[in-house]
Amino acid sequence: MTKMLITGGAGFIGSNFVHYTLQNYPDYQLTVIDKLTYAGNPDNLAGVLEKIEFVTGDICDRELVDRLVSETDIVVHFAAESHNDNSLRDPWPFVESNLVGTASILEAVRKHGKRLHHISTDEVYGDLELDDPAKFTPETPYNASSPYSSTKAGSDLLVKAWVRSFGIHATISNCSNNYGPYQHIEKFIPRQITNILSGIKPKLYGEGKNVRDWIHVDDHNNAVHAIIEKGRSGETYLIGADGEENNKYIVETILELMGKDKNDYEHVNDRPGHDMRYAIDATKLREELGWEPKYTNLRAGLEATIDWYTENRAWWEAEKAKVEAAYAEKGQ
Ligand code: NAD
Ligand code: TDX
Repeated sequence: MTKMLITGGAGFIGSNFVHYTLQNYPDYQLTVIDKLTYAGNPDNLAGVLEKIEFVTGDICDRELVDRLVSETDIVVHFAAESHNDNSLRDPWPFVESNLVGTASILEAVRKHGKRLHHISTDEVYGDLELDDPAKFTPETPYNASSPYSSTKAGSDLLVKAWVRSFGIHATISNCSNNYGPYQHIEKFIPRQITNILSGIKPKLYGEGKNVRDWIHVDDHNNAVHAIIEKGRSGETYLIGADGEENNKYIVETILELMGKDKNDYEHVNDRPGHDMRYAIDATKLREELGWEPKYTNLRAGLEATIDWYTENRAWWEAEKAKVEAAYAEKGQ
């Protein structure tokens, strides 16, 4: 058995990673550390909690992290504050969890000589123009826009520095926008689905021309497994599934799939500093590691996601009013 420590395993992508790993990689023995912030929910691990070790704790707690890392073979580091809009309201938790938390993991990995895979985002590269044929590659210079993306960029640079200066065994992946089950309802797609289910009109920032490169969370996670198995130490791999669409298209498609008039949404205040377009060139991942996405039909993926939120009202309903009240304060 290989021991794997998963940080942030009660969040959206981390909990899907736990489920995916238990189903597809029975040789891993899993430990999760999660602070259970507003975004972490043990219900995301319902049915599998008895198969893993779950530790409620903060990755900034260096003593705890040191012990957990000393007991594992590999660390897969998902834990972070993850929402751009929150980082514009209060950047401090982003600086603490994303920068200090990552440094705490790195020091323990260095001390105990363990393998690390660091999960990051395409937002570290800033944004592209709508008419630019270019996509992000591992050579694109870092140019982050928000407190969220700049702390993620900083966390990547910490990992790169620990690789170069101390020779730790680490890989990094930068993935595009994920969708799927267990995503917090503050995020774009689940917010609109749960708005419609609650009788609230979907909310589009600005004109809705901004483009995101959507990938199903299981495709992100099977790419992470490919990197853990076959990735070269010290390397960065970009993860994306050629899913570029603008936000207006996504809102209209959700409305249509839910049997509503596709124009029945509201334009609300734009996000300050709103990145225009993200697009991933995943050639390195595809050619070097032989990875291919499985969910290539975004419409079908959205339909399945709508079904999940429709069937799991109890999972999100109690949070809905609070999330919408925070947005309403900003006219969003
Ligand atoms: P999420 O907000 O749903 O989950 C984050 C989890 O980390 C939560 O369970 C939270 O409790 C935990 N956490 C936060 N701070 C912590 C701390 N100090 N100590 C321990 N646990 C802590 O986020 P997500 O969307 O699942 O994102 C996971 C990772 O993937 C992040 O690193 C994010 O930057 C990255 N990422 C996300 C996307 C996306 O589209 N959501 C895309 C690319 C990369
Ligand atoms: O109500 C909304 N209306 C709207 O038009 C919300 C919540 C968002 N938007 C827009 C903003 C973005 O252009 O939709 C797009 C997606 O927004 P988010 O879901 O907040 O994602 P984004 O800011 O693109 O960042 C996401 O992808 C990269 C994740 O939250 C990050 O964790 C990841 O790093």
